[in-house]
Parts: sequence; structure tokens; C-alpha cells
Amino acid sequence: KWRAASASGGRRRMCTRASFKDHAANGHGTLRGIASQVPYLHDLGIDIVWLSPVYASPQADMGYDISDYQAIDPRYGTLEDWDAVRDACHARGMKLVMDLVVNHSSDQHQWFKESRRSKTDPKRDWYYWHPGKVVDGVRQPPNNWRSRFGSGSAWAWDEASQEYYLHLFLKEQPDLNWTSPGLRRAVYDMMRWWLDRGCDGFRCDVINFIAKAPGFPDAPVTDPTKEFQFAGGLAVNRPEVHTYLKEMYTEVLSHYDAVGECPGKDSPESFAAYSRPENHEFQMVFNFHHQYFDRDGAERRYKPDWVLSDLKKLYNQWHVELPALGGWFANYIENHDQPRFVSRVGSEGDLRNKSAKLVALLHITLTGTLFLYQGQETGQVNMPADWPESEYKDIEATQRLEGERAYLDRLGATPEQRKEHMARVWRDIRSAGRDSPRTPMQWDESAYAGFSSSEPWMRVHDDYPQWNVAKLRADPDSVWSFYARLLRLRKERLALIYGKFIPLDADADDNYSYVRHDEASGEKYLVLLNLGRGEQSVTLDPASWGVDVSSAQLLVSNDDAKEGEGISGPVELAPYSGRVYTLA
Ligand code: TEU
Repeated sequence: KWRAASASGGRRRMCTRASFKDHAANGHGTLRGIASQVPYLHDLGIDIVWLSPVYASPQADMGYDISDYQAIDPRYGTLEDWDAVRDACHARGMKLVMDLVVNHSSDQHQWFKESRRSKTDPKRDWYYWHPGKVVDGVRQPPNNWRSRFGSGSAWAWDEASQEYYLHLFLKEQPDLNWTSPGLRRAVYDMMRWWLDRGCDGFRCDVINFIAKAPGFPDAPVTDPTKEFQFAGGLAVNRPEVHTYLKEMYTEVLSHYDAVGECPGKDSPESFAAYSRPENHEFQMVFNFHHQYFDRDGAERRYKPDWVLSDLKKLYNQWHVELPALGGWFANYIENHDQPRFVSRVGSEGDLRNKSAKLVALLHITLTGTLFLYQGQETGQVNMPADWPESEYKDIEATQRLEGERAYLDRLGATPEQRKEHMARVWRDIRSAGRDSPRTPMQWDESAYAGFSSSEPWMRVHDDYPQWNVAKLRADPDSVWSFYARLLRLRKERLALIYGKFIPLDADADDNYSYVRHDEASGEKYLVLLNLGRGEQSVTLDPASWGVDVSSAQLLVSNDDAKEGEGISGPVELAPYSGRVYTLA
């Protein structure tokens, strides 16, 4: 049953509210703006809208710091405006999914204000408080855990109540204490309130962080150059998370759509547990493993010398093993936290349209429920390299810059050392940072790309006169038209959603070849992608690949191959060419 549900939701769409569409001329995306573009999303072939946090928030982390879960931030509009988005979706048979951020709240939330009032406040245990420890007469945080933003401690001292509180993210984002039954009840009540208002489900932010190791033991030292260490398994994917999620399912979610966001590296077995239907937790999970193919260890360290087999290894493992274990993917390649995929694997230059279509072919032929991120359909690329530092708004980037400069000061670095070090930092931020995906949506070639009639909160990409919805939609050969076609196709060809993922040429560094096979219906597709800049000749060797291509017929491609065309001999693929064939 859940599979049927995810099939009907076979594609999704996210609006980073702030950057989607402004109707109020305030330079910020609004809910009314989104409502006005729901017909556009419907035309593209979207079934479900996922709204990033639009709740009342001091915006320390783009709304992932919520100060009132039952109010809309005035910059986005009102609750009635939210109703308008809901109605626009429901009128077209679409669904509306909200972001649920309950690993932490804002430090401005009433709950936290009460909790920090005194050690005996009834809400004291809704957050994690600790007296810390004293070493050589000096007060220190309870352990060596590091915050996910910056490189400081995950504990902040509260002068008023004389204890530390835990924050795995910013200090403005104190962690909620899920061991407290009162807190859990309040969260479930809030969720029910939204569902009763017509919300169709939730994307649950860093939900695999909600349980922490009792006693808060020190984390193993994985980075000896740092004073504080990532808590890893002491705060991520703990067994207690599953206990809470099963309770959440029984209390609230059993009749709704829910997808868990689960960062961190772990085994496929560990991730499958979240989405196995019989476990009664989520329908699907976002995992992050494939995002590491061009990263050097840490999430935002860019690895310029990555090779395609790095990406293939990750996809080949996860798209085979997770479904085989009964789990289900939330299949995404871009989102508000990840750079543009065309900039990562494709071309920002003359082959941009073609490589953006290749990215589309890759994305729609992977397993799971498809999540498209705004701007993917216009082949958006990362921010231009020559934009000044003032265009970077994300707290993760600004904190990193501040931290690295402080480090160089402490070191007494020479000007040359500084230059070299900061060049590396900038390479990370430009290639792997969170600002690029947050530039405003490019609707047309009018001022500010038709996103707003006044200056936007974030600069519009310089390429908008060529790369905008109006222009691309009118062009049958554009990446936009290709996405619209592929989304329709995926809905008709269920093997592309449910079929087994069978990798063919694991080691090749330019080509990616695989089969999608639905054993129940016998439907089978062969996917051949040239992710390189050179010509490729792919020899389909039935002996080593076990695939009989004698019946192959071209279904769709981003090059000039003809529909229905067969395979006889090696397949010649021009740079960034991709093809999908039906096999009998
Ligand atoms: O992100 C979770 C997450 O782990 C990271 O990908 C995040 O982008 C950050 O780099 C941590 O190093 C979710 C949200 O999607 C993100 O926007 C929020 O900032 C974060 O949780 C905290 O709520």
C-alpha cells in the first residue's frame, strides 16, 4: 500500500519559500507567491509541494530555528496565505508537505524561554541541561561534542540559570529533549494541528539526531587538530530514535506521508530501518551518502580530483542494497543544502543544456520517490565565481570564513599562507556550499528575473536572461521541456520507480550503464550515460554483463538518436549523451 502511495507521489517538488516567488514586492518569496505558481508546478508534472520552514523564526538558519510552530513568519505571509497554498494544491489533486524541525527549536521559542527560567521550571527537561565539569578549577562543557556549525562546543553556557544547554547546530538552535514525555506530547499535538488544517505530511529535519547517548560520553577523537569532535553515533541513528518514531507513527502519522531527513554515514541496514513498511516509521528517507562523491571527508570539503567511479560506487551500493533490504529512497540530487548538480558533474559552458538533460536522465532513472528541487528544471548552475563575499548569506559559509580567519590569526600566518589557505576555503564554499541553490528562481527576462519587483534578498544569477522559465518553456529542445517529458514518462513506466537497479560497468570513469528491471511486470530498461567530456564508445558485452540487447529500442535520449532505434555493435556516445532503451 505504501508503495502505491509513493508511486502516486512519484515526483515531488520543493520551494525554498524565500527564493521561489514574491508577490508582495518585498524582495522575499511569499506564500501567496507560491500559491500563484502552483498551476506552474502542476503543468511541469509535480504532485507534491514540500515547503521549507515558513514558521515564525528569528531566521538564524533560514527558518530552521523556529520560535512558534503554529505561526507563519510575517515575511512569508499569514496562516490564511498558507491556506491559499493548500487550496491551490488540493484543487489540482496535489499535496502539501511541511518541514518538521523538532530536533531543535529556536532559543526564542516560548518553550525554551520557560525552560531556561530556572532549574525547577516544569519545562526544564524539554531541553538538555547540564552543570558541566570542572577541570583544574575551570568550568568546562560536559563533553567534547562539537556543533555542526562552526567548530566550537555543542554546549552553550546559560548565565541566568547557571547550566549548559546542548545545541548540535547553532547556539540559537537548542536541542529538544525527546526523553521528556511532555515534550513529545507537545510535538505530536502541534503535528496534529497542522494535519487537521489540511497539511498532507512532513519532511522531518535531521530526525535521526533526536536521541542522544545517556550520560553524554565523550566522542572518539576523529580530528586531532580540533578541540571538539563530531558526536557521531552518540547523537545520530541511536536505537532510541526508532522507539520515538514508532510512537510518532502510532500517535500521528499512520495515515499521512512522511519522509525523514537522515544525515550521517551508516550502513544501508541502519537506514532501511527508517522506511521499511513493517517498521511503521517513515515511508522514505533522504540519506546523504551519494553527496560525498566530490567531498574530502567532511560534508563541505570539496575534492577537485573526484572521478565518476566515486559517484557510481555510492549509487551502486545504495540503490541496490537499500531496496533489497525493504527500504525506500527519497531520491534527490539537489536541495537547499547542496550545490547544483550540473556544476558538479556537467558543464556550465556550451554543453550546459545537454549536460543538464543528462543530469535529468540520471535522476529519473534512479530508484525511489523523486524529489525535484526548484531550478533543476531550468538547468541552474552554481553562483558565478567572481561574485564578492557580500553575496554569500548562509550562516554555514559566514561562520566558516570567520572561523578560518580566526585560525590564521592565532597561527600568525604569513600573507602567502593566508592566501593559499583562504583559496582552499573559497573553493569549498563555491563548490560545495549552501548559497548557490538559494538564489532566486528565474521566471522570465524582466528585472530580477520576474522573481520580485524589488531588489531580492539574494542576488539573482547573472545568467537569467538566457536561463529562465518563460524562455525555456517555449523551447521544445530545452532542459525544461525535457524534464516535463521525463516526469510524464516516469509515471507511466513503473519499472523506473520500482524496478531493481542493476549496475553494469562499475569501474568505468566516464560511462555509467545500468538496467532497471521490474520482475513482476517484466518491464526492463537499459540506461547508458556518458558523463564525460570526451566521445565514448560503449560495447555492450552480453557475456560479461548478462544483458541481451538484441531487442533494444530507444525510448528517450538527449542526443539525436531516433526513437525506436536498436543497438547493433558499440554505442557511440557524444560528450554528455545519455540514452534509455527498452529491453524485451
Ligand atoms: O540539514 C541537515 C544537515 O546535516 C546538513 O546537510 C546541513 O546542511 C549542515 O551542513 C550541517 O553541517 C538540515 C536542514 O536541511 C538545514 O538547512 C538546516 O540548517 C539543518 O538541518 C539544521 O536544522
